[in-house]
Amino acid sequence: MVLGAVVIAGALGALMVVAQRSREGAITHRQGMRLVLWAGGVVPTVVLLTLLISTLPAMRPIAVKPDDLRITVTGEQFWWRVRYQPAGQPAVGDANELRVPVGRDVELLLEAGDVLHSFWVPGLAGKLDMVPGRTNRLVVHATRAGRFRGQCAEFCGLSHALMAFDVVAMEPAAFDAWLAARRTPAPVGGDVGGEGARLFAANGCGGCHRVAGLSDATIGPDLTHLGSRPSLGAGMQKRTHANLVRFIREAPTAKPGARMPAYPQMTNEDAATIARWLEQSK
Ligand code: HEC
Ligand SMILES: [Cu+2]
Repeated sequence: MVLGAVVIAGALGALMVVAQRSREGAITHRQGMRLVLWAGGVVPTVVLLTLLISTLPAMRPIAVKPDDLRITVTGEQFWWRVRYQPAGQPAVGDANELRVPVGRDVELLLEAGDVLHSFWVPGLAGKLDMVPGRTNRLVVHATRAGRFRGQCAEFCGLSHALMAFDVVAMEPAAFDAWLAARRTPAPVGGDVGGEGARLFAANGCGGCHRVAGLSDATIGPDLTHLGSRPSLGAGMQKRTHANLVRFIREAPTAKPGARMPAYPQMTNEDAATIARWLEQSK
């Protein structure tokens, strides 16, 4: 960009010098008109047309093969619903984090559950709107392992700016093993009968959240693997114990507009017990 600016500034400067130095009447009116026609019309048209035609093939959407992995990502106020659909195998649900295998095409089916959102992972792919009632396709192909930050890029309400997520690109073998493990989730913390699970149920958390083996609700993010996510509240903050306790007790204060009720009567100890239990849910 800087180089482009320098080239344009240089060319304009040179033209200015030439224009100032040349005598009046150095070229006839006819010659002048011809110069404008060629330099201002014909040459740019040919150059731009050539560029357009030569880059058109690269703009075609990448074709996916039937056995490529499909992942449905749904934008919700203000979090991300994720559903892995490997060909010929049962689907796997998750939230607020996306994992993809390095070196393979992955087709993302982008949807919206409520209002307009926009899926944007600058390190991985372009930006694409998520529109209620329709499915937009985006094919991504990670070329190296690592974590890529994503962000909702369409204003969707109060906490729009707090609607982020991570894409984790994994080596293909590690990804396959991870997805297979996800298909058989162990009960959270190894127990669904403990005090954390009891408080979770008693406070009605299971009316909105799925925790494998305990509840199956889909209104809020799936919490089965919360303990494996480094961030909390859709990339809003680090998932420290203190942040988690606060989020459980006062989600709408921690995240304005969040569609999760506050629990002002809940004691800090109870919130901490639920938090410790969820933290074990890898
Ligand atoms: C009315 C539905 C509802 C109830 C009840 C509810 N939640 Fe939530 N919860 C949500 C929604 C919606 C979000 C997503 C908020 C956001 O990020 O915008 C959420 C987010 C969360 C998160 C963050 C998830 C993540 O991926 O970072 C945690 C943890 C959580 N809830 C725990 C609880 C616990 C514990 C309870 C019970 C004390 C509870 N929730 C009750 C709807 C609910
Ligand atoms: Cu959004």
